[in-house]
Amino acid sequence: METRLERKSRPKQKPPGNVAAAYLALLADRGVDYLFGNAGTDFAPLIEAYAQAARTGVAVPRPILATHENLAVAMAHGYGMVSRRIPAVMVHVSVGTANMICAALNAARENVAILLTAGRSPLTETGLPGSRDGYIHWAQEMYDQAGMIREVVKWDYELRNAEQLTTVIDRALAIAATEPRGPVYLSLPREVIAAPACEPEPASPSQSAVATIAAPDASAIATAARMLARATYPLIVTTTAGRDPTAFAALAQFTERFAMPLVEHRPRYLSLPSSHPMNLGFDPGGLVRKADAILVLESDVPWIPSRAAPSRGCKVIHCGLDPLFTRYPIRGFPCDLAITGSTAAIVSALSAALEDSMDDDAIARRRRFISKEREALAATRKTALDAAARKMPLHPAWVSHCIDRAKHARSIVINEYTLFPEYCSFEAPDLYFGSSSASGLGWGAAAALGAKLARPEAQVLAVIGDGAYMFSNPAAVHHASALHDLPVLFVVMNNAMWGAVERSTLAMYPDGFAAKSNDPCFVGLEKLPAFEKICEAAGGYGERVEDPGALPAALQRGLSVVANERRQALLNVICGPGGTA
Ligand SMILES: Cc1ncc(C[n+]2csc(CCOP(=O)(O)OP(=O)(O)O)c2C)c(N)n1
Ligand SMILES: [Mg+2]
Repeated sequence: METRLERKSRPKQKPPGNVAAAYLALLADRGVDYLFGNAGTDFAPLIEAYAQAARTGVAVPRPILATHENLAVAMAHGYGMVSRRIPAVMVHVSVGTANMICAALNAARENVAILLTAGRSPLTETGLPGSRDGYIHWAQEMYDQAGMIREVVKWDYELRNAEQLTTVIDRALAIAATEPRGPVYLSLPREVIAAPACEPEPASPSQSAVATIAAPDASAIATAARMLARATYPLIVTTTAGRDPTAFAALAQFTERFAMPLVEHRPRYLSLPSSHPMNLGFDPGGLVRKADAILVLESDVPWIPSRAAPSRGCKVIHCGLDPLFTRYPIRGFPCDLAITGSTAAIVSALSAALEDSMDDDAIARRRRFISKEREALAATRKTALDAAARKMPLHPAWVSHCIDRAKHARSIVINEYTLFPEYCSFEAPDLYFGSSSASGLGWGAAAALGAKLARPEAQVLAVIGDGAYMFSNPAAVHHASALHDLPVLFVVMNNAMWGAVERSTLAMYPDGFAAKSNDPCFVGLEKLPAFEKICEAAGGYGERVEDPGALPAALQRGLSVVANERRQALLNVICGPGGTA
């Protein structure tokens, strides 16, 4: 690998600053509004460039300090997820890269575009501005720093000289923004970003266009339409179709027009209003078994094969920007037809084809079936909620219901899987975000801060478990909330355990030793700190809630502190078991 540190022709006049300064100005020009950073000695040229920009007034991304890399990347994830803009993150060389991989994996699996960057130990031992001057500069260097994160990102590179800056950044951003979107990784050696910047100014806007999405194949659409037209029990399963907000409106129309019920399995984005007559909730199980045609739209795991499987004759159509999920090593869901394209385009093409091939009687029969299913679903939920309401310690279903009652109709809820969305009502896109399918814990609290950064006027709630909260680096999260004026309400469903670990053990060994043990290891989390005091210690409001009847008022107090005092708040809600992950 060639590393060119000596540039042949240096600018004649006084240079405008270092490469870091040109880099920051370029990011701002390309629409990168924020740089989330966790610094080290590699940041010196960048910090100098920021100070220079403060003097000269040159536009640069706003620096957002985060005291852990997991926090920096998860905040960027939350920001990108809500705004659909591309944030940048910079961490400290090899060690910072190691710390950010879990959060990067979450973003990658959810197709959130982020420009991830890290410094590199100075390459030279002496002789250049930025050469090694600390003992860490030897040990922190790696043969292949990017190798750690290469499997996670779409592209990686190292900036090797000033001349290439615009090409490298524009390529990084274009690849990150091309669907399916995702993080890219760029390393920035200290001498390279300390070197004088090149002139002239780069062309604005970028000359590197983002690639367009493939259009759905017309003959595949015709085949899919035939399969769906013939079906008595069609079913749509989606997980992230709503990542494109235009898909939300398209699906509302399409499902209603042709009476196609829709299930959101483990949603990360909302794809249909809760009250929509075609919304059949979140559990595909029974419906998958009954269906004679299934349209899978942007769903990596449309059902759990060991729990439910479609019947032999059922036709299964997978659609999406990458309908085979080619980055997943194994995924063997039956697939009669796979169509590449955006949900909006596919649904629009299917609509046109179905207009000519479906008669009103067939649609009316489907509608009757679906409304019965919805009634049954509502009755089941009511029974479960009635039972949950009286429970002490609190039941997650009751907590979810109370959260629904307390929040505004336009609140943003970030769910690191402990909220039961079936007890909440979300009527518009982008009001609910679930944690990544990679499930790297410690995401939700930070993602909520990123969401608040993207939508400062919105009421933002993060719903997380005690385990997820501990994974989130709570001191770092609360510090970031205070430092960056990002007040949100954290609701911690605290069952003092890794409930998911217990559930998985019981599912595998229902009659085993662990099931009979009072205290299986690696499940219980005794002696947890008082979470509400951690929030208080950062200047926030904290409350412990043990009584199911006290939760609604506690939620109101928390939300009012967030709105009226612009302070973060945390409710430590003492829950019993009952999760679903
Ligand atoms: C980084 C990481 N480490 C470990 C896990 C495994 N894991 C999945 S769920 C879970 C427990 C989460 O506990 P909590 O947030 O309290 O929710 P609960 O299961 O109790 O409802 C763990 C440890 C993970 N997903 N991510
Ligand atoms: Mg727990």
